[in-house]
Amino acid sequence: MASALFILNGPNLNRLGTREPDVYGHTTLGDIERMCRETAEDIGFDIEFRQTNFEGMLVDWIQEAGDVAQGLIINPAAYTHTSVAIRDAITTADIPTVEVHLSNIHARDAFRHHSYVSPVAYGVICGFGATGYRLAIEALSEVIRA
Ligand code: CA2
Repeated sequence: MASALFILNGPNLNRLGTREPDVYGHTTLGDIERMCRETAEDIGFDIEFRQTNFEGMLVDWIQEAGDVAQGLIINPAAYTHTSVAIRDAITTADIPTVEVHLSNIHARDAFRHHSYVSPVAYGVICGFGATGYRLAIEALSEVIRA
C-alpha cells in the first residue's frame, strides 16, 4: 500500500481565491488540492486533504493522522498563533510534520510572527503561496523514505 500523507487546513482557508487576493492570490483551495493530488500521485503517495474552521476538528484529524499516516502537512491558519491544543496534538501524533503558510508570516503583522506549531514541526515553509504545499509534499516524501 502507498504511504499516506494528511494535508490539513485551518479556518477561513475555504475562502481562498474569493477575498484578499493581494495577500493570498487567486488560487482556490480546490486548486491547491488538485495540485497536491498530482504531486503526490507522481511520487507514489496517497493524500487525505481536508479543511475545517474548528480547532477541535483539527485536533481530532491530527490524532487520526498519527494513527494512520506516515506524514502530516498542516496550514493551521490563525490557530498557528494561538493553539497549544494543536501543538500538543502534533507532538503526540509523532509523525514528521511540515507547517505551511501561503504568506510570509514574518513579513506581516507582529502577532503572526510567533507560531506555537513551528517548534514541534520537522520543517516550515512560508511565503511561496500554493507552491509551498507542493514543496512540502516533496520534502516530506524524502524524509519519510530516508
Ligand atoms: O499565510 C497563511 O497561509 C496563513 O496561515 C493564513 C491565515 C493567517 O491567519 C495566517 O497568519 C497565515 C489566514 C487564512 C485566511 O484565509 C483567507 C483566505 C481568503 C480570504 C480571506 C482569508
